[in-house]
Amino acid sequence: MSDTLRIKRFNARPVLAPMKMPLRTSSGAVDKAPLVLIDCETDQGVRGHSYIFAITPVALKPLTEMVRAMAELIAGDELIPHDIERKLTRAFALLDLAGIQRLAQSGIDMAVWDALAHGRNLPLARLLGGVPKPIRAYNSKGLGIMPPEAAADEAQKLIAEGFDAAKIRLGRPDANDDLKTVRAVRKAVGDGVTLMCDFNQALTVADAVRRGAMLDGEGLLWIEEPIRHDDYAGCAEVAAATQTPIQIGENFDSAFSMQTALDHHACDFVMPDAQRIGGVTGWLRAAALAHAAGVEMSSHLFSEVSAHLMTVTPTAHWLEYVDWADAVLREPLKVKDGHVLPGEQPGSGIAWDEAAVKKYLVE
Ligand code: SMN
Ligand code: MG
Repeated sequence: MSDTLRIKRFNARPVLAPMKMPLRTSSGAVDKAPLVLIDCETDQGVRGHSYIFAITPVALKPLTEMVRAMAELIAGDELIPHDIERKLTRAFALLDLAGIQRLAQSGIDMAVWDALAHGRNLPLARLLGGVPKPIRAYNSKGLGIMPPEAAADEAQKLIAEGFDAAKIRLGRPDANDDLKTVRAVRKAVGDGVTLMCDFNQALTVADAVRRGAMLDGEGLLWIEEPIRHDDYAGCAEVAAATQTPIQIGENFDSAFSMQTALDHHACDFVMPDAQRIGGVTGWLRAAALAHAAGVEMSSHLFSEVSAHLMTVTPTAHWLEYVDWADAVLREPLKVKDGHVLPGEQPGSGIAWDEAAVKKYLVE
C-alpha cells in the first residue's frame, strides 16, 4: 500500500438510536439519539468512521445533507486532516454557519483522522503520539430534571455501573428543589462519589450568583453552564462570585471561542465538545490553549473519540461518559473502575453494527 491515501467518497446516514436512559435537561428532553453516521472511504479501501449528534431529530436530515454536500468539496483530496480543515474553513468563511456547518465539518474531520489511523494500523491515541490508557470518567447518562427521590435512585444505578462520579442536571424553577435534589443524591451515593451539576444555561447572571452561593458548600466539583453559553462577561461575574468552580465549553465552536472565554476568565474549567470544537484537529488546538492557560480540560459527549483525545491532552480532567451510540456500535467503549478504556484497535474504535444501523435508519 502506498503512503498516500486519497478520499474517494463519504457516506452519511441518519439514525435514531434508542437510549437506555432518557435525559431531561432544563432545556428539553432527549430520549432517542439522532446521530449521523459518517464513513470516509479512501481509494485504497481503508475506511474511517465517526458520528455526530444532531441533539434534536428536527436537525437530523439537514445535518446529514450538510455532511454530504460538504464532503463533495474534498472528494479526491489527499487524506491530510490539517489541509482539509483549512480548505473547508475557507469554503465556509463567508457563510459562517456556526451550528450545522461546524458539526458537519467536525464529523468529517473525525472520520478523516480515523481513516488515517486505520491506514497506519494504529489506535488514534498512538497516531497522535500518545498511548491508549484508562481515562477517568463520570457517568453522565441520566440524572435529568426529576424529583429528588427519583434522582437519588438513578444516581445509585449510575454508580453501580462501575463509576465513582456522576452529573446532576439542575435548573428547576424553584432553587430549593435543585438543592433538595443535590442533597438527596449526595445522601444516596455517599461522600466518596464525585458530583458535578449542569444548569444547561437556564439562569440569569443574578440568579446564577444566588444559586452558586446556595450550592457552595455542597461539595460539587463544578457548576456547568449556569447562564447563556456565549455571555463570557456574565460567566466571569458568576465565576468570580462563586466558590465552586464554573465549567463551560460544550458550546465553544472553535479554539478561538475558547481563547475568548479564557481571556474573559469566564470559567475555571473547560470542556470542549468534539463535534463543535472542530473534531480531532480542533481538539488538539484547544488542548494546547488549555495547557498554556493552566486550565483543566474535560470532554463533552463523544466518549469513544474523546477517550483517545484525552490521552494526549496535557491538562486532561474528566471524560463525560454516555453510551448513546452503543445501539449502533459493533464494540461499545469499555468501562472499568471509573475509567473508560480506549483500546489498541485501529482508529477510535468506532465500527458499525450494520444490522442495527439498518433497523434505526430514518430514510
Ligand atoms: C447535554 C448536552 C447535550 C445533550 C445532552 C446533554 C449536557 C451535558 O449539557 O453536558 O451532558
Ligand atoms: Mg452540559
